[in-house]
Amino acid sequence: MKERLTDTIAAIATAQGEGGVGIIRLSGVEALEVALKCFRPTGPIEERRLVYGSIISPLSGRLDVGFLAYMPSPRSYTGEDVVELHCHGGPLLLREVLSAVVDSGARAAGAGEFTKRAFLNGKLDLSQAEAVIDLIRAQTSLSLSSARGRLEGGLSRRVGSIKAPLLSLLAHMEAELDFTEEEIDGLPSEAIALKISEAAEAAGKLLSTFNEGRALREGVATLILGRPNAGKSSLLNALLQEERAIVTPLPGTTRDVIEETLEVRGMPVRLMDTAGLREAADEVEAIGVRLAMEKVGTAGLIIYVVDLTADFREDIEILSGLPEDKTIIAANKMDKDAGRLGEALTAFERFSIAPISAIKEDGLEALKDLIFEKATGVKTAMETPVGELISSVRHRDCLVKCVEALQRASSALSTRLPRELVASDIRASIDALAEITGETTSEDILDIIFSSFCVGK
Ligand SMILES: Nc1nc2c(ncn2[C@@H]2O[C@H](COP(=O)(O)OP(=O)(O)OP(=O)(O)O)[C@@H](O)[C@H]2O)c(=O)[nH]1
Ligand SMILES: [Mg+2]
Repeated sequence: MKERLTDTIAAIATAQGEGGVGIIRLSGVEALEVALKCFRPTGPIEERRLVYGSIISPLSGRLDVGFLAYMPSPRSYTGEDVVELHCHGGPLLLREVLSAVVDSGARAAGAGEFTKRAFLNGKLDLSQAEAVIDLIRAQTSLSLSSARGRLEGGLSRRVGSIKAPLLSLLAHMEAELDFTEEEIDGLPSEAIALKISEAAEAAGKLLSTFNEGRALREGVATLILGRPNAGKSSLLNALLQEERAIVTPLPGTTRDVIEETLEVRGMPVRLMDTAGLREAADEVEAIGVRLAMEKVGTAGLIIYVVDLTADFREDIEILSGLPEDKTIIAANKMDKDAGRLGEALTAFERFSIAPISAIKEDGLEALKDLIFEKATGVKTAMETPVGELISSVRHRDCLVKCVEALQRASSALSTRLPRELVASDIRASIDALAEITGETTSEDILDIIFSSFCVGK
């Protein structure tokens, strides 16, 4: 995305599809001038007030009637002059209005260009800009709260609170380095070490919110696995509270992967019911088994359903190939054979086990708690305010860099290396934090971040 900030961009800002109202947004120095070539107002244009008028194409005449809103710089989303044209929300109509605006001198905006301008003009920092797209894409109310909190600066403040003491420490140390000749009293090493370890601890704590933040932002791909007839489809249906998958007493009922989204303790969970794992009876079933196993690598979580009324030998064998840290066992059919739970607990002691009855819908709440805990690494939401969670690999990598730099600083200090070296590691840790909020982020990374946005945002 190599754009100049001097040109005026335009895009359809409302969703694709039919709607009561559709909005074309323009941003740039010529936004009003361009818009007025396509809009004949019935009254004076006033800042931040809707004015009624005709929407026209300079080439083909009247397109629609609607409103114009003018938000002059700097009090606008992008910080530039912004104009919105509100018309009827038909996809073809909106495309015609956009063409008229482009014919009048605007350039069609690329993905995320409005938000990128808001960032470049200092309206949002980078972690806030990233939260805009998360707000739009949020699938559960908790994901939404998390995005909203970050957009309102929750994460930025948290990062700032780690950065501020480091900045003041660095300022002290640099002043000291400048005045060594005059032999001013230096900071004692213990005081520096304490500041470094406090910052490292705070950064480490923030880093540990990654699993929860990512689970809220992206959802968790959860695979339901088990032997035929274990009750995988029954569990899917029970969790969804809907007869989504076919359930029969015949083993080998499910063949395709059936996917549905569920909310678990505020976290979006993408459940995938699969074919029972066994030497398949026919080709279709064999394909189903292969599809199920292929998903193991990419799944964030596996719910392995064990049938308490059946033999565990094959389960033990299958489970030996599954990752312990992301597998939960649902010991099913408790209504029929609760007596074998003890045997199951022993046979599968390496795993977290939830006793359930899919048919009676027993044990599902405890299973959901376990799903949340396994996916996020925390027992319940809200141990950290959701608006302060780090939620992307980018954030995580910046924090890892920060913690590593602080560790280097600490060992440089304890091995009595020159203070310059300690200071330079502290500076590196500050730079890594500043990358989260975008103060030191490279143009390439900005391009990657904003190109994942939708056009018009
Ligand atoms: N008693 C009892 N029966 C259950 C329970 N859950 C499932 N079943 C029965 O077990 C049989 C198989 O259930 P499904 O949900 O189709 O099992 P599945 O694991 O999806 O089977 P495949 O798709 O063939 O791999 C059905 O007759 C269900 O009614 C349970 O909690 N208790
Ligand atoms: Mg099934």
